[in-house]
Amino acid sequence: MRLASFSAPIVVAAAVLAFRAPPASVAAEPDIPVPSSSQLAWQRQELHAFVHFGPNTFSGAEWGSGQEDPASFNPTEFDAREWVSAFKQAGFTGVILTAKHHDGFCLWPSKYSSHTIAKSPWRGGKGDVLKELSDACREAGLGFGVYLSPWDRNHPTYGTEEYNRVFVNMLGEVLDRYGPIFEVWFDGANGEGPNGRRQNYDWPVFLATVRKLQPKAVIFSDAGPDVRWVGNERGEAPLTVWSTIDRHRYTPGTPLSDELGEGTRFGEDWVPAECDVSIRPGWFYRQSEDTQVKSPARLLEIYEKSVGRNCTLLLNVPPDRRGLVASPDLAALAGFRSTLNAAYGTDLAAAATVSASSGRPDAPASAVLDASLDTYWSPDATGPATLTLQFPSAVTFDRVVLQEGIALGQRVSAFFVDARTVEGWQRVATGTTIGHKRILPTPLTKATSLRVTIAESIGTPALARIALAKTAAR
Ligand code: FUL
Repeated sequence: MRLASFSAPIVVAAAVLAFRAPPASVAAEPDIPVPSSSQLAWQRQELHAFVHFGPNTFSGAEWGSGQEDPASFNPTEFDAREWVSAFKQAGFTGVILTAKHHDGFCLWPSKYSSHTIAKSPWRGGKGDVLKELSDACREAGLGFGVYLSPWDRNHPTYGTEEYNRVFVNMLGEVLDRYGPIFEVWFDGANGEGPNGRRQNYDWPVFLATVRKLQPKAVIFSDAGPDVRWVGNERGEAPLTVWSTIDRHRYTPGTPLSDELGEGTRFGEDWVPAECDVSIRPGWFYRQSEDTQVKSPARLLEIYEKSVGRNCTLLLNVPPDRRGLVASPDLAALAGFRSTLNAAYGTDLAAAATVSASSGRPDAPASAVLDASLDTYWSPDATGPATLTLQFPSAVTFDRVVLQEGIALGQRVSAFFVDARTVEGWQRVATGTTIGHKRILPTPLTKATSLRVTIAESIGTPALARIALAKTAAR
């Protein structure tokens, strides 16, 4: 059954019971949230790199106290191009740098703090990590993003209204000087403790500053407004992930973070989820963790549980004290890319012929096999919506990849996949949400046909792609 598209949960129960008359066009159903062009572009990029770098790299701390001596910051072989080239080769499309972590140390020469890179011996106090990294990103065609922690353990004004002005001024410097910026990442953490300084953050002004200076950037915090936290730092989304929430329920640092993973089925706002995770146990580099860098197989699993569950993956790769990506991390990134290519580089369903229970001339079944995510198959009738792929010769797979045409919003809420094997039709996967991308592990299956049934959706479903893959683990 497909549900009509109501945003108020109160009318949903009634809607569940009623089939909806087919609309003239899927695009003519505008009453569900849809992504902005920046959110859509961001989601399709899928993979972004996170870089935690600063005084903690030299002290071994995860949360610096803000009292670190700037003289300790001296990455003598610093090379932002090396970082960017490693990320690019691994398929990452943007890099987000901790411009200011909780210790308050600014990796650019800010006028609004005395705790900055200008006080360090690196490049004779004339260095600027944001400048070198943003230049390297632009040269390589990667996006540049910034992480700024509102929590500041160093700034003398922290805890007073004056700090909000300081933070806005810092934001202004960063967004003005180093753009274009694709994502601004606001950390919700605050560990001040019961007797610590408390700041009432002026979020409306912080957000307005980003909108004014970088209108195309997406803004991340626990609560959005453009991108939300998935609710854990394991790089793993739940099996059901809606890109919608009711934004007004959450604020950065929300105690309701358990809800953020799944999102809200009939949520009013499009705020897709991002999975942040570190390639190492800690967010900052520590030599003692050189042997604990995640393996390519583990990174592939993280990819499948983040990108493959309708999220983006923000993978942290912290450079070492030299200012270079350490060799175990370089090897893991390269291995991740080859593992990913081996599994997903070739679509095993590409040669299929496809037919559907119903379709429309402007949304034909064949759209699920073309490369475009802007073309899609849509049924033109109520009742089960089924798509069948017929292979010229049997294919062997262990992953099914499904993608919705999310420019029209997220619609599917129940589906299943059957394969025709020598033993007849077998159910190989069932699921709830699809969104931008859903990767479903299946038993190793040899099939001559594949059938995808959309059992339930909000309005009419719009399926942009079906692909099959086989991982090397088998
Ligand atoms: C958390 C921070 O407290 C960690 O240090 C790290 O930056 C992580 C990405 O976000 O909230």
